[in-house]
Amino acid sequence: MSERTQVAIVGAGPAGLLLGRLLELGGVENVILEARDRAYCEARIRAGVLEQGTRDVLIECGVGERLEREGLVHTGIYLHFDGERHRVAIDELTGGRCVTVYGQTEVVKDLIAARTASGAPLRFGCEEVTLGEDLESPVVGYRHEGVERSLQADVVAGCDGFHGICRAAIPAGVLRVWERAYPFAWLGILAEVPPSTDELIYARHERGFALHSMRSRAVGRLYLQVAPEADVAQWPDERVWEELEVRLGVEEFSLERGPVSEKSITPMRSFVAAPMRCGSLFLAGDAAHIVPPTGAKGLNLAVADVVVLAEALVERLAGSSSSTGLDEYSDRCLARVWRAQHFSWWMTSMLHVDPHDDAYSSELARSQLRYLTRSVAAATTLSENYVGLPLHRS
Ligand code: RFL
Ligand code: PHB
Repeated sequence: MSERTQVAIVGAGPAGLLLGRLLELGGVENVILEARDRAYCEARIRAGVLEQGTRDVLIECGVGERLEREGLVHTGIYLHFDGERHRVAIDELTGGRCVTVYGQTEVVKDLIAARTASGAPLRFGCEEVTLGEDLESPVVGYRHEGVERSLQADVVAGCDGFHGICRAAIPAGVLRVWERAYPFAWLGILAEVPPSTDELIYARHERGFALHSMRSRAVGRLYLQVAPEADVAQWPDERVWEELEVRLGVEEFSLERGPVSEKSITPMRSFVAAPMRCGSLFLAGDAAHIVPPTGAKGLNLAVADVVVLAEALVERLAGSSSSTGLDEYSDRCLARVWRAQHFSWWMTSMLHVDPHDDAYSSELARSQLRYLTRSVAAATTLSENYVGLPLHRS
């Protein structure tokens, strides 16, 4: 069975779903193909912090009703180190900008609900998704409900995450790749207990990094730096809570424990592939770049990419054919991507304990943390990166 559309979107994560929404609003026909089923996509626990610009885009495109009602607006973060607690007042240092704590699961649910309501095609459970060799006139092959199908498109948007097929379909020699693996991973838990803090706590302790985040006023999300080869079986709930208590511990803070409903380990890596385009295939989000989660940037970068891509595609496919936006797509995105790469690496190296580092490196990290608490310039640098640079809009 063969079909045609203007934009074939591979992947229904935040990048693919938001791109589909923005294209629909701009009058560009598109089809989203997703490998997994809907329940899996809606339950995949990942990011939790939305930049101001991400929040604004979701509201502007009509999927922000629950976000505005349930999202927790945070105006600062806490830094715990050397047994002390410090607060960075992000809003005061950025002219009133804030972040919103709202789970990626909820963003995905809201976008899927809007798509389902509009009736635009979104196919879950697509098997054996392939991209033909001709990336100038791309054709996506797949099997859906037992039927072999092909989708011809003017453009393919590769929004299929780090392990997807789109980046891999680009011929050898086209992409340049930059990569760094870190000698630690994050163990994350979801805890059915009201968060012990009003704002996120990022902690550096001699035993390693810890983060107290949340999903709502009733659910906590907490992370611990662990060895890259660690296994969840080595981390029973009791051990996780004890370690969190030690690493987050300062006098003004006490940690409430509660039932753990999810526990998983995530490796940490930095990765960039460029250019983010080959012929009529455009990569967006994790398909093109990965950051360690310490800066809370991955989801926000995916959103920033598709805002640029949607605008260029709407100009080209629904408006004037002379638009140059698509030619500028990769460079525009990469400028922001590299800023987020640096910020994420900087936060990661300042807050984690690298088992291979010497005592000299630890002193540098502690000095940087102290500087953040004493210098308005340093705290402003953290704040403007954390809250996110303005999104590209023409
Ligand atoms: P996704 O979310 O991986 O979605 C890709 C989709 O493509 C599908 N897919 C395919 N579909 C069809 N055919 C194929 N062959 C396919 N192969 C794959 C997949 O099933 C999936 O549905 O990528 P996208 O949309 O680019 O979104 C990126 C974000 O998910 C990611 O960057 C963030 O989750 C990163 N991240 C965080 N980002 C933030 O901005 N703030 C945070 O606080 C934050 N915390 C985190 C994070 C990531 C984490 N983990 C688990 C890596 C915390 C953690 C622990
Ligand atoms: C989260 O809530 O999952 C979260 C928050 C902040 C980060 C990373 C993850 O830096």
